[in-house]
Amino acid sequence: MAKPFHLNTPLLESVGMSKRAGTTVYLKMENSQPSGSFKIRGIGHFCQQLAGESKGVVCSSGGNAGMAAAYVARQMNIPATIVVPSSSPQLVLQRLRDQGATVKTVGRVWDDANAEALRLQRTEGLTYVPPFDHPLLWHGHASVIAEVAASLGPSERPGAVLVSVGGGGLLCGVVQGLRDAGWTDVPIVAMETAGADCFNAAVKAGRLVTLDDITSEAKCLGAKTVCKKAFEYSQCSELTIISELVTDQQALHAVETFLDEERVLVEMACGAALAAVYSGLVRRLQDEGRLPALLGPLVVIVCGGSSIDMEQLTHLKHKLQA
Ligand code: PLV
Repeated sequence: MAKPFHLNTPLLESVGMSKRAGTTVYLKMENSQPSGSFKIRGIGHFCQQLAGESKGVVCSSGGNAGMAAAYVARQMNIPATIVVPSSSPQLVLQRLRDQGATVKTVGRVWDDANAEALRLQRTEGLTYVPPFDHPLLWHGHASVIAEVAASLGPSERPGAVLVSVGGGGLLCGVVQGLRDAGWTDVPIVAMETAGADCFNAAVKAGRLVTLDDITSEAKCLGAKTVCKKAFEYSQCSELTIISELVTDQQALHAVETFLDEERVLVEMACGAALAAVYSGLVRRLQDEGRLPALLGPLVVIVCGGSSIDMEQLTHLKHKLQA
């Protein structure tokens, strides 16, 4: 097997979050991956399997899948075209170009950009890299849980795993990783922001739902339809997947608190998962009996993200406080 592109990231105990949650909180620091998010796990694996002979890759992305594809393509010496929607901030476009990618802005939301990426696959013969909907991505993402298991050792197991959900690729990888680790009964708290809530909408409706629009500022959670596999997992009786929403304000507040307490800047998409602890949601789920009152350690996948800097943080603060 070729050496993977991703790193084995630290699993850090957060004193501040543990105090709030009333149980130990471990942070899986995917923000420290090359390319700035967990996406490199799945996309690295996908490209190693399918892009070796490619004349170029094309990836549609809110930002972070594109960052991973651009990084991997550069390592593999193949050109990368990343198609982003106009909602992706300028700073992401620059970071993608700095990774050597050709960047195209098409449409308003990710689904529009994806249609263009699929067109380029057909017309230019490029290898299409999906940002969340492919078994090779889920296989790559599953490594995050294998590392958690190795870090915790045989005597400790998670009480729950907290993840953000966009198109559902990370969720599918986490489910696969939990199964591989023999932790199928560990509950997953699947977090989205209101306005980027395609998984929650599907769970509520009992079928896949396509949102009319993405109104949340967590643009990297902004797929209008969650992948089929994620929905199927939500219906699977051997798994416990709790789908919950926070507001953009709660996600932003989580980003700020995380910066203050952990000294790490992550984007809104990641703030959604962090907000499960900071907003008191985990405690509420315990009160409601949906998580056990005596809860083992919480593992938060700090998915990271490149769509943030101090200027963008200030911009979001103004926008969301207005
Ligand atoms: N972002 C995808 C999909 O966007 C992208 O193109 O980058 N946390 C961060 C920081 C992310 O960037 C994403 C996905 C997620 C979480 C959610 O992962 P998913 O899509 O696998 O559920 C539209």
